[in-house]
Amino acid sequence: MSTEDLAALAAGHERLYGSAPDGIWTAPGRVNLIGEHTDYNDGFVMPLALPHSATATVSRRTDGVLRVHSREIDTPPAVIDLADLAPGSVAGWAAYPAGVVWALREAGHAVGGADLHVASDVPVGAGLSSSAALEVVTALALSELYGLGLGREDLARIGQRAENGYVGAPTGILDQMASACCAEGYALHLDTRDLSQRQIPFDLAAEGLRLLVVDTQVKHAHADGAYGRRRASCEAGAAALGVRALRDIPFAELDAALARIEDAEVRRRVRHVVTENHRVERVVALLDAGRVRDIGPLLVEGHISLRDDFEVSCPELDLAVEASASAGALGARMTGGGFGGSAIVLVEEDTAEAIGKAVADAFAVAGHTAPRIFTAIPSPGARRLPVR
Ligand code: GAF
Repeated sequence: MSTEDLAALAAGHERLYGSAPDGIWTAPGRVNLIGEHTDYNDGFVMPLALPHSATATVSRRTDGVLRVHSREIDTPPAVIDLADLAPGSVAGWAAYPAGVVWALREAGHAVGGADLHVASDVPVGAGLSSSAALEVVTALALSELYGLGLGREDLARIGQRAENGYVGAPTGILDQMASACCAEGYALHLDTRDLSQRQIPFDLAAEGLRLLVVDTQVKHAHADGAYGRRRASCEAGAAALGVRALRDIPFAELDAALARIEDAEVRRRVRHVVTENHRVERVVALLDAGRVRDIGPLLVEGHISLRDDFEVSCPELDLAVEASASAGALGARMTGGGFGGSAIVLVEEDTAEAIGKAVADAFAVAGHTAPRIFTAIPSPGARRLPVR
């Protein structure tokens, strides 16, 4: 956000709430390079933060009231009495910041009221973690304002608790960890079992490459049943195999494991998770070896696995992948939870425009809504911004 935009946001806060904010915080959305639907299986993921972020001006209140306002929606602030804060008590976008306050209090933190004025340019329902950005920016601001001293992983866990326990979406911790922990110029290699992590340099411009995001504009949601059913199938697979989580099935033992699962659908779900964890490891090895271009085929392999084994793609995502591959992309896959949302496309810098156009043309021919296409630039994670 530019200095002028920040000043305008702070001025908006003062107009809404009658005094200047105590501070401004921001938290990004993300794309996930590889490692999809692995996080709730204790597996590996590899997100990078986007420049698109939720930015909030925030002040403390002493009366146990939370007020939240969205610059984009611009209806009067939602006013929430924290004494009445229970899952389901707040609907719409305000459930995310309210859920974070609920989760903080559930975890025993002494958080009173606050006024929030939020601006977000993370596309909503596009699989780019607009909700995690809102959760993490709220958790970070309140941690600092109330002196809670929460670390990055704590912020992510609070955001996930808000999403699971308050909003009611049974998601893993990928999105919140990405928003809290990613770093500018890096992809984050994360083990979701113990949250151990490594920042992997991901400077595509220096390689003459680009990562495009194709937002299909097909909206998705995780509070509906399909995401939860995938998770339940994975848990059924782990139970059938007698392991704590599918992460505990080594790739070398996949065939033997599959032979022990009776249900064909569960077998497919397990195959996706085990092969996807293996793909993350192969991508990491290639990036460590400086062979960025060579990750392309693994992205496509991941997409096919998500499409056929995990069944979370949709015609628009498949078309984005197929059209970009036909136009010469190095690789492409859906990113995020699926059922709509966005694809990522790895391209040579000098082909980016032509490949973007080929995807847009293919969408037009198929009669789909025009996609929004932009470049993913690995950006910083959540942080406080200076107020000038
Ligand atoms: C969504 C969820 F929120 C994440 O936790 C993760 O499971 C992802 O889908 C799929 O990898 O973004």
